[in-house]
Amino acid sequence: MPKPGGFARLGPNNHPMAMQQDPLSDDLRAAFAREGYLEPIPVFSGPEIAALRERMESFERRRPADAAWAFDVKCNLLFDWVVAAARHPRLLTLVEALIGPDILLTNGVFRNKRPGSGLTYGWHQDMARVQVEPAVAIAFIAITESTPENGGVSIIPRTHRSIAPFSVTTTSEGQRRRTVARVIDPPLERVRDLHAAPGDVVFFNANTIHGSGPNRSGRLRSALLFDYTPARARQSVGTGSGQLLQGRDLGNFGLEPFPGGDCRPEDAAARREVFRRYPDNPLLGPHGPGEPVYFPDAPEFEALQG
Ligand SMILES: O=C(O)CCC(=O)C(=O)O
Repeated sequence: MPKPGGFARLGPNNHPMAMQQDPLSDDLRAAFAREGYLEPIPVFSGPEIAALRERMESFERRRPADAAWAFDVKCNLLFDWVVAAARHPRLLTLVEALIGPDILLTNGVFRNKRPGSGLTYGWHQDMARVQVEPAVAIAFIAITESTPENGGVSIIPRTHRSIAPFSVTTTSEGQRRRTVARVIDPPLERVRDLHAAPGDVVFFNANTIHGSGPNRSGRLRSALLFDYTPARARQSVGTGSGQLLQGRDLGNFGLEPFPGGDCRPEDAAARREVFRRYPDNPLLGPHGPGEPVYFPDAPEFEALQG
């Protein structure tokens, strides 16, 4: 498939750094608007992505029982170094080009597949049940290489303009008791399998149909996904929340606190409070009146959940 707008891989003359002179890159934004995604763009340098991987693995080594819940939904409320990654200057410059200058970080999540892992993510649009307008831009940061062989993400171009018919199912994909929307009849003839190197970022519209298969390699597949939401956006259901990374708060979302370290108990408690106050998170789906919100949490808080 042709690379969208010629932005498949930025060359020396249109490297992300060069875009700092022209953050509102019309070509980049037009390609994203048309295709619903951008081919992998090198953003993090080799040492930068290695340092991010080391922070992740060091936490897993020190607190192996906590990694599964702490690396899940809104992990940006738990780790200051995750927020630092989301604020990476080249990354934010690109995000600004795509969604404008007022930027909320409404989610951060690690998606790791061990060697030989059968974990898959079925075809879906992230905002199928709670729609957000203007749309959220997702940045898939490849911490390791991400390929069809190791369960890398695939997308279906030009599927972001409407919500496709879906079914709601409870799955254990990555998490316990997760209710998710899965597209019933995705146009598989148009699937684009992406090949990302460590440090590359794949941007896609949260409504672009995407998914990923099992890790058939002998190596870890690791990615960190960020949801960047324009502060001017509104949700179709309830009120969302996010950390204001840049620009103005326009009052449409609740403001979330920033973490002060490496998964401190007070930050885990703050994340719990965020979910309690803003249960209609696009990642967790809409909730009926009084319906409990479930999300992976610290063991001392798990017992409190329904
Ligand atoms: O990491 C992946 O392969 C896809 C993850 C994903 O789509 C999700 O968490 O919603």
